[in-house]
Amino acid sequence: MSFDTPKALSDIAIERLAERVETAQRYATPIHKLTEDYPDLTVAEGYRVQTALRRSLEGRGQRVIGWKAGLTSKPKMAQMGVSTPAIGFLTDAMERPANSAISVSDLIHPRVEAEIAFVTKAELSGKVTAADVMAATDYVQPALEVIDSRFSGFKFDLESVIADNSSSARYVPGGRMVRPDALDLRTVGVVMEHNGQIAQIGAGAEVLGHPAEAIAMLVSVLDDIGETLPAGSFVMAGAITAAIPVKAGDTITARFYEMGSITVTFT
Ligand code: OOG
Repeated sequence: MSFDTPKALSDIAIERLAERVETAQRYATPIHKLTEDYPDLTVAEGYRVQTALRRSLEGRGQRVIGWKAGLTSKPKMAQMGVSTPAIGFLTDAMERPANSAISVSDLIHPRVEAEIAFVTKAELSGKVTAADVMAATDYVQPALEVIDSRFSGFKFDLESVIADNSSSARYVPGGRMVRPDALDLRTVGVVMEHNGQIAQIGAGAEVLGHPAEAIAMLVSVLDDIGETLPAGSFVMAGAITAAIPVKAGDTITARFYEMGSITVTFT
């Protein structure tokens, strides 16, 4: 046995890291990124922490309703300095209705993203293609995601952000539900307004060339962590543009080509 081989973290160490993230989330208190204490943390261990967090939230009565892909567009990768996509889980407790007011008092430093969401009608598992994803999709619809890194300064690396459930905090489905083949999802444009001013503009092709590619990537990662995507899942493909920081009093509207719009205010 060699002493310089990095040792996989024990289940207890993984549980402690998940508790650290969950506490930061619950009390909206930032922590330093996990790699500061665990410089050898791997992507696989990041997902083990994320799974422990998911089990803990399920134990508290939250229900997993779907998943999200993140860091799937060049504007997001450039904004965060991370070049590999990641996934996170979504629970019923994170959902907020469109055109509602979202409190920022229980968030650390929220940012808003515009995404295309897929709702599935068949299970997806293993390694799948974008065409498989399209065939298994019941409908697509716009969504806003409110992300909130639990790490100080919204600064992280891939391993830490995965452990932090890819910054998932709130999500807002809205707009119109359309058949996945009714529109070319690559050319679906989105205009994001921040307090009435145009702040970000993009199109679906920013997301790995086609948003369905992001869902295929997500299913592949689920396979790596021993999970599948059940029928009836709500899955967000990742931010099309860079994320917009928001504070109490702000309003965000995202207008999607042919798919309607979603507005949220922050209080
Ligand atoms: C990581 C999550 C990014 C997206 O859609 O790209 C994300 C982050 O930037 O905090 O959700």
